[in-house]
Amino acid sequence: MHSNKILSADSQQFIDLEEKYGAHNYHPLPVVLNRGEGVFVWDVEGNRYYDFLSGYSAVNQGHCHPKIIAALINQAQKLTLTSRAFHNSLLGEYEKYITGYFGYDKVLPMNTGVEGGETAIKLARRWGYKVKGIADNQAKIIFAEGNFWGRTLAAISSSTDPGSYEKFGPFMPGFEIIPYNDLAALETALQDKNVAAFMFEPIQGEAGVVVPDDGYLTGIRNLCTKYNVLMIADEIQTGLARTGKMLACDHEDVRPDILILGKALSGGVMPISAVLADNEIMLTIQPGEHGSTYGGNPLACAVATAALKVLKEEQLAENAERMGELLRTELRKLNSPFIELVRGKGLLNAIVIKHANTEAAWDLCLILKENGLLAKPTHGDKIRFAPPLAITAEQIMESVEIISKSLAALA
Ligand code: PXG
Repeated sequence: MHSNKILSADSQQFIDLEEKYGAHNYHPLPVVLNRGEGVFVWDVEGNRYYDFLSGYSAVNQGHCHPKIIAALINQAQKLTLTSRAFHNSLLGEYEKYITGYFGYDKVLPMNTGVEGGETAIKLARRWGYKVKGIADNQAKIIFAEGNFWGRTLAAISSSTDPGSYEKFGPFMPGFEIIPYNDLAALETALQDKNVAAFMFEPIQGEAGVVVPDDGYLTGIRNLCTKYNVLMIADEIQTGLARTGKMLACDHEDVRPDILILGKALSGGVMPISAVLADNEIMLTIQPGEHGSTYGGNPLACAVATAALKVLKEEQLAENAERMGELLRTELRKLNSPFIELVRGKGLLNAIVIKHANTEAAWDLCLILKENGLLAKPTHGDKIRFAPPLAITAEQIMESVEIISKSLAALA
């Protein structure tokens, strides 16, 4: 079983290599993984862990899902990349499948999540000029405080986290920030005729799983319609069954004008993102005006189709809903003096740690690791609990047992 031993030489050598030859842009937990299956990962020393991060919700379907891996291997032996200079025999079928799945006229395939965000903003600006009639170069996009959509210059230009933007300026103009979960502030912002879009996360993931009030999504939809502004939902982290519905917007039966998907669109296998919208928006971009070498490659089309099928076949949204309820109920029952708050929807959850020691959340994650569960703190005092979605009730109970034992050790 797990001991409180310091890292064996075996793990340490991998960590030393990264430290010496890799850029220092991350601060990982000291665990070196080399295998994954379903809700579990294993380290190089053979220890097994519950994965309560799921690659920031990229691995919703579970590690190395056999159907997704089979699609990957099968397609990898035939054709992987054509570029968009030529057609490929999978792209159209995939586009038909994903647009039908989510109910939009068209899809624009990209790779990483942040490229999906960039694409959505370019589309919104185009729509603003060509359809809404905003004067050239005057378009504004509104974002919410605490948003996170990646690390490009545009993404950090809309960030309110100094860790993301400091000393990386100058920044992208035409962005405006309003408080999250504040419909009055949104209404004020949208009255400006130059606003093309409001881009937001239905639950703020990286901010620490910030769940807005019921009615916020409906309110956004109504205001965007009233002021002729595009509603852009960044469902890169909240989408694809994570919160107990296929999309987090489905909790309020709201349809965004532009939907951005990423992460679990590949089940954690490769970077695949997608932007969905109807013709009026999507056709404002014409040939040669946007794209990406890898976007829509046949390998990605095969993988994404398999990843989407698994979500429905295994009813992962329904399971996430039930298991999320159980997890939050059991965590609250612990009545730990160190848990200030448990929040979340479906299997996108976080606890907020209350402790005299400001490093307590990090320390707790180290103890959790020793006890066989991996999680990572965000913004100091919050720990995300977001396991793969096929987790069973028995596994939730065992995980809560590990969390309980680890909290006790924090004293
Ligand atoms: N939107 C949301 C809501 C996200 O959570 C992105 C966009 C960007 O996706 P890409 O694929 O470009 O990373 C995210 C990413 C990390 C990290 O360090 C990433 C995320 C959250 C926390 C950490 O890679 N989410």
